[in-house]
Amino acid sequence: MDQKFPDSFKFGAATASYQIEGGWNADGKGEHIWDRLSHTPGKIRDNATGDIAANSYEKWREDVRVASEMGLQFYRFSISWPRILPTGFPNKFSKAGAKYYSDLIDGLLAEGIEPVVTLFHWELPVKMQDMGGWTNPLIVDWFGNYARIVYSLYADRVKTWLTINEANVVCDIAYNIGAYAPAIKEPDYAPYICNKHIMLAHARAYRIFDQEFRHKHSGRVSLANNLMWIEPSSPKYEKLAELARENMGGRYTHPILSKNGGWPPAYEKAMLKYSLEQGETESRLPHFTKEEQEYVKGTADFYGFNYYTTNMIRPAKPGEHPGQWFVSGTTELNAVLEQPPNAYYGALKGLPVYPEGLRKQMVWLKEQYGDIDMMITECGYSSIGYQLDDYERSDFFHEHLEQILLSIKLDNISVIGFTVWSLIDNFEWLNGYYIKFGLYEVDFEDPERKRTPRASALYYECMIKSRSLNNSCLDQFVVAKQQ
Ligand code: PNW
Repeated sequence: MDQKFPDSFKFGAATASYQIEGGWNADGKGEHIWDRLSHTPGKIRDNATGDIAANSYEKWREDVRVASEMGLQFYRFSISWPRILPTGFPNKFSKAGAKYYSDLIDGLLAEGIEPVVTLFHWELPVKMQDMGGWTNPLIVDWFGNYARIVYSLYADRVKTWLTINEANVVCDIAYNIGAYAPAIKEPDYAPYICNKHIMLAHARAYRIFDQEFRHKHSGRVSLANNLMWIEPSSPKYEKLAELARENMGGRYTHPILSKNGGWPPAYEKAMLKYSLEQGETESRLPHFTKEEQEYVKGTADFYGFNYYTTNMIRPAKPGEHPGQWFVSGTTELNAVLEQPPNAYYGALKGLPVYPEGLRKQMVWLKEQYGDIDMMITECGYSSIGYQLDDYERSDFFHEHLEQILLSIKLDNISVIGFTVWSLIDNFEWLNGYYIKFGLYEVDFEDPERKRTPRASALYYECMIKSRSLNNSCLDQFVVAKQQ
């Protein structure tokens, strides 16, 4: 097999605003739900906050420098909604906030790095949360108005847009477990209500781009879904596994990519059945009207998804508690997850490493939704502590890139990009600064927040140069280190 990545395939890396920026109240930035959560004692490991983080609000030139050092073809970052609109609404506009992203975009373009911009990576303005957040249908308007302002600022220079990062984390993890902001545990209704509104909000942002900006500025719009591949623990559980896939990813993909739109039919049917059994008068998964279904359908110019892990699924035994976030809320699945055989682990035990799952996931997507360009918008390996010799991380990326190459060459899947999570160490949500994902280490003790390349950064730089799996990017660095 030819070991070369096609020219259409691009190598990048990602971050998210709250995780790197700091400047939490600089230049009039408004408060969002992760500011509020991290400022509440006892919610985040070591009571860490994103108040300073990697201080990219001041040190963004360093981020551009390291991205350029590795030869990244694109850099995916996100925009903090209340940094541009302090209340979330258009009544207040922060010129300084808007300038921050404008400068970053110009800085990237000057280095030949394409900006890939996420509109929403979880920073909902508190005012909106206090009015119900993603469970209030008006959020579709609120998000659309925000998206329009962002496009009008940057669509002249930004050509790839991701509306929402991991809608299932926003709707399912958050409300099922109640630990992620807004820290409300309401597993029965909120995930499904949120699910419907977030699809409509994504579609609104897509349609606004399509109708108001595409003719002036070319560009492509998608979202970044979080997909965990799910295998049945035994072939006899394939039907359960399929329902679980629809529950986790299908609910956020089928409305957009399927031929008819709407919820995945088998899942919709199952939810109606469960809901009626539970004494409801209608499904807990809210219905799309015909118009809404049409409105959401087709709102992706390519398909963006984050891939970290694979899990096995089997029915729960009597008395056994359903495991993990995406089954814990849906007691109706009544299933537990198991670790895949031969998986290995980074620091996060909830994310078994299983590179083959990435290829299986893409084959499934192609079977379900047909040919569409796919972009892996995040993939990353967790570690603990200050350590530059992260050879496991390089292995991790090499194994995932191998699966991508197999998909391109053998499954005929059009993979247009791979995005490392993350460019630099950052605020890892509930885990604070304890867990690291960066290609570059950030010294959080240092007021300068110095960035230093890990072995994996040198590996990635080598891969980007060679654009081939058949090389010595892994070995070369070991030799260099030993000298
Ligand atoms: C992603 N899962 O979240 C987020 O987009 C990043 O902001 C975050 O830092 C990164 O992963 C590492 O945690 C995920 O359960 C949340 O499979 C959950 C899962 C995967 C990714």
